[in-house]
Amino acid sequence: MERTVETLGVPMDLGADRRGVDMGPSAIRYGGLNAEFETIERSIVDGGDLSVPHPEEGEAEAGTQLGGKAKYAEETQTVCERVAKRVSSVRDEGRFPLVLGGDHSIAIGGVNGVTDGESTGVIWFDAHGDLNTPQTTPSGNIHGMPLAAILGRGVFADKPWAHCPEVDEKNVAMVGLRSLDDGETSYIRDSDIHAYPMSEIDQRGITAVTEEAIDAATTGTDHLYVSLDMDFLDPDEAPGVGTPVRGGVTYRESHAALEMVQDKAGDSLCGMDVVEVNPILDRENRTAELACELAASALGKRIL
Ligand code: EXY
Ligand code: MN
Ligand code: MN
Ligand code: MN
Repeated sequence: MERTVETLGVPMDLGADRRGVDMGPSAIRYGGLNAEFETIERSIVDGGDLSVPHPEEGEAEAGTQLGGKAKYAEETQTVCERVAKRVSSVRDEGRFPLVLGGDHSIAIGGVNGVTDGESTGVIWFDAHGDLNTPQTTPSGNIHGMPLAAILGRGVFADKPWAHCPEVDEKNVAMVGLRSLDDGETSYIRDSDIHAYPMSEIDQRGITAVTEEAIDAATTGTDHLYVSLDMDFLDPDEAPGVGTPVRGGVTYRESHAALEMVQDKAGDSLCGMDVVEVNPILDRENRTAELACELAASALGKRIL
């Protein structure tokens, strides 16, 4: 894995209901990202923030080109295309892209940016499935659709800015699930996706589940992208998220999972995002600080 990390802030909140997650990149920087990376002798370049449109409240496009409900679909497409371009050039220049969110819709750009034609595995740490389409969504929020978009589900099948054919369902592992909509449950059940709900983590433990998730995501491919939605953690540990769901992983479980990603698949890791940090809902920036720690754990931080 490339030594130098380049961060790209994407102050995006159009995919979410509650405003505030657009301040995530700043909160993460204040959370001590540079200091964390000094501890692991990895130089970190701050690639700055992408400029993101902020249409007036209530101007939400109801996904005209996606049909169904998908608020701010045009703006989201523009942002994701630009994220993909920036991530791709960071990799072309030999650096590791770390995308700072912003709502989870930006992962569409992150994953599309790393694939460059190579089959790629994805580990999706999240309380939610993020597998809705504009036809199945209960909210119209595109942060509930990014993984469906990447997999080309439904209307996303013919959207090159979203669908990433290099990502096969059998190389997708979802860890931490505890909030799914009906359409997502049936899709997961009928798919080749490896889904690990919290109940499985309760029974088998985070290390056994994460080990299996990494194996699934890296079978037949040496490209791995990690998408870390901070609502993966329990809201007591990470209160500053847009859609908190009780019963998430603990502080130590989250570190164990991300450390294992480095230990078992560090050489395949080609990109990562940390998303859904909402400082307005946070307590003393603890969610942003934890986001920095977990990024460092995934990228090699160890005390011994
Ligand atoms: N499943 C719900 C929806 O689609 O509206 C909630 C989605 C929350 C998505 C957050 C980013 O993980
Ligand atoms: Mn998510
Ligand atoms: Mn989530
Ligand atoms: Mn594409």
